[in-house]
Formats: sequence, C-alpha cells, structure tokens
Amino acid sequence: MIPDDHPRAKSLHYRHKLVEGMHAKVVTPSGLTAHGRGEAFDYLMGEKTLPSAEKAAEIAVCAMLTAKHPIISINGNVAALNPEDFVELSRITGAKLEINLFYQAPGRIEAIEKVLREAGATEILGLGDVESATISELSSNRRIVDPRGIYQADVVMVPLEDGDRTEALVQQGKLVIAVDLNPLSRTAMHAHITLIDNVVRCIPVMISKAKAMKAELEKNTLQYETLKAKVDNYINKDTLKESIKSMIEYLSSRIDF
Ligand code: PTJ
Repeated sequence: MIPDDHPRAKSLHYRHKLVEGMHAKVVTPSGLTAHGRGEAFDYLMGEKTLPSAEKAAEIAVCAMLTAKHPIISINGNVAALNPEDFVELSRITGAKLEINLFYQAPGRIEAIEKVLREAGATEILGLGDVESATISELSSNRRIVDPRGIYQADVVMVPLEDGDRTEALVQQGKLVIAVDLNPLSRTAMHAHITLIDNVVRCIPVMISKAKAMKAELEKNTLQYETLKAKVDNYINKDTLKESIKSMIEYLSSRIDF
C-alpha cells in the first residue's frame, strides 16, 4: 500500500504495477530492469514531457492518421503500465494492437490479452490464432509476427523497445515510431520518430493531439496532405539533440540544491 502523500507516490505506483504484472505473467522479469533504466533517464528530464517530445508526439499522430496500415506493438511492460491509454490511442487513430514479445513464455500472451480486453480492446492481433509470419532480418522472438498486423504494416509504433527490431523494421521500409526514455538507445536513434518520454505521460498527449486533429480533418480545416508534409519534413535527430540539451539544462539547474 503506497500512501498518497508519499513524495514519490506516482513513481512507486507504476513500479508496483510492474511487480504485480510480473506475478500475473504479463511482465517478464527483465521488464523490471528495463523499467529501472527508464526511471533513471526520467529523473534526468525532471519526470515531465519535454517540448521535443510534444513535437514528436504531434508528428507521430500525423504518421498514424495518414498511414494505410498502422500498428501498435504491445509488450509486457506497456500492458502493465497503461493499457487503457493504448486501447484509446488505437481506437482514435485506427492503429490495431498486436502483442509482440521479446521474452516468450507459456501463458504470457494470454495474460496480456486478458489485460487488454479488460482495458476495452475488442480486436487484438498476435494471439497465434493464424499461422504467423516472420521478419527475416531478425533472430529474436520478435521476428514472429501476425500476417495481418506488423508484417504488412506501413507504420509501426514500438513503445519501450529493444534495438534489433527497430533496425529490422526500418530495413523493411516501414516507418517506425518509438517511445524511449533513453535518447541514446539504438531504438531511439534508428526510429523515424522517437518520443523521448515515459509511455505513461506521452500516450495521453498523443490521444489529445489525435482527437484535435481528427476534429479538424472532419471540419475540413486541416488536410491529410498537411499531415503528410509534416511527417516528410520531420528530422528525428533534432528531437534527440533537443532532449539531450533539455536534460543537461535540467541537471545544471539542480546544481544549487
Ligand atoms: O515484454 P517483452 O518480453 O516484449 O519485453 C519487454 C522489454 C522491455 C523487457 C524488452 O523489450 C527489453 O529488454 O527492452 P530493453 O532493451 O531493456 O529496452 C527498454 C528501453 O525502454 C530502455 O531504453 C529504457 O530506458 C526504456 N524504458 C523503460 N521504461 C520506460 C522506457 N521508455 C519509456 N517509458 C517507460 N516507462
């Protein structure tokens, strides 16, 4: 039980979700280490969404709304942290949810499916109900994909990812959107659009941007061509550089504590 007035209540709350998720087979034990690494980078940015992440979130939504076949890849950590947000983002953008795991173990896919259904998901790919397809450039378990999902996707969102798959998906000509608190990770550097932020903060930001853009598209005050142009003109390296600068500035501001 975490007291509400604990100075780090929010952070402990999410940590607790991961531990519970691990007991329920949703999270792999290595997921706890990955979370700890993420927490450390989150400290360096003051645990807030940076302006560069806001910008990347906007472009990511533009890419999803203009995609022919967008997919959101779901792993154990995101299923434990904020499944409702991913279900909502999927509903608003039309990007389907596909479970894709690095660490496969009996019962994990079913445990994650249960969490997603409880969060309101109606259609979930990657359940193994059809013969799987393979991403030949990959040797990890992530190579096994759903032929109706990641295999044929033009835009793939990979929140909290390991580097190999991002590189393989890029090699396959797909546009990759990553969420990673570490601006120096291979995923962050190889993706086309990287949100340097915590998934629990930036998915709600994406949802509100998607809602606003869709309302404008419906009113004809915004055109799909404009969204496409924003994606084409976006330079991910600038986002990475800006986020690193923000971290340095934040750390410098803390020296006189
Ligand atoms: O559920 P599975 O089997 O698919 O496995 C999922 C993990 C996350 C264990 C697997 O993909 C993995 O090992 O990932 P890595 O290589 O540890 O990379 C995870 C990256 O996510 C690191 O760069 C972390 O800094 C970052 N990260 C951790 N927590 C968050 C995060 N980024 C955004 N939001 C977070 N909450």
